[in-house]
Amino acid sequence: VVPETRVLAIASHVVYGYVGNTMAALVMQTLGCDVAALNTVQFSNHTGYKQFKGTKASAQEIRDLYDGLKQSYLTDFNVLLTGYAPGAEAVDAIGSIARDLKLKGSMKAGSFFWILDPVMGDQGKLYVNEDVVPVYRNMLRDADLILPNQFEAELLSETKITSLSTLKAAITKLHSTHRIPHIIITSVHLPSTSTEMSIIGSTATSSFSPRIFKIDVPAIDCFFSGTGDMFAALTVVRLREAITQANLNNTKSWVSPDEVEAVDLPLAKAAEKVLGSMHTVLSKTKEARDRELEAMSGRMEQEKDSEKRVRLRQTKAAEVRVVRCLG
Ligand code: PLP
Ligand code: PXL
Repeated sequence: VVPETRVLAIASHVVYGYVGNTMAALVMQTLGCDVAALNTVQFSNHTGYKQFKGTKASAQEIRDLYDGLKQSYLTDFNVLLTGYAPGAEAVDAIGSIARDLKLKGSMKAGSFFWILDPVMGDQGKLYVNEDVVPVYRNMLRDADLILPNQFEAELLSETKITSLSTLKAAITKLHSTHRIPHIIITSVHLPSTSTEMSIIGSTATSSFSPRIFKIDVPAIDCFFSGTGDMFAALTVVRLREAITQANLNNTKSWVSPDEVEAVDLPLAKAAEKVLGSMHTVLSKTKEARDRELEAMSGRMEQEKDSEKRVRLRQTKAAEVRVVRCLG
């Protein structure tokens, strides 16, 4: 029971590897969505390598591409997925596109959904300009679902997350201040748990009170690139399925009725499925990387500076083997 899904995906493109739209478009297309990819940057490779080359699209170029779609009546999207954009003006341009699509979608009530991944940084470090943060804060009111990581959730809510209670405070503030219906914090590491990480989600009630669920997954001892993008892309598909199922069962709106318990939320059901797929793909990636590292250590003496060795040594984050996991 999967409805037709046409997605506008606004994020980065890399020539080699799988992050941003290069990851998200592949995942969504594999699962049957039509994807229109609007690329905010074109880089040779992700920025976790020691170096990269490429260009950033200006805010005007991003607006032009969207205007081109409009002129040709090619904006009949059900879903907008937005990720990495390099600067405040580009992020602002994405906000305008979202509002324009939402206005159009509101004519057919509830038929348009914006999933906003507010890409700003990770583990206490910003990788965009500081002036991007307030621009994202001002955009939140138009988003249907946001997917910050722990650090991004702290920036948006202006709340330091150190425990379950501060985490709840941050989510409560995001729902009530910005009227965001759905939130998933995609990776939470609390001091009390080192071998597990948590994904915390919430769908607000009609009075914008939180309804929080928590899913623990084993932490995999490896850095990956593109995991946030894979998470977002899988969520587009699984949430649309879960909402369709819930609507068949009774209600007509994508905001769940107040009597639905947190664990029974479509958002929670979608997140469970997403994490199952993530675990499979990331475990296979880790196994493949370990095999490569082991094979190399055997040849250590003969090939001190082999290309592969340099590459593995200079890359902090492993490329996710998403293609090997298809089928
Ligand atoms: N790492 C793992 C193992 C995950 O399962 C997920 C998301 O579920 C992430 C990372 C996502 O992290 P981020 O959004 O910070 O990229
Ligand atoms: O998924 C994060 C991401 C997106 N886009 C580019 C990146 C990265 C992470 O390194 O380099 C260009």
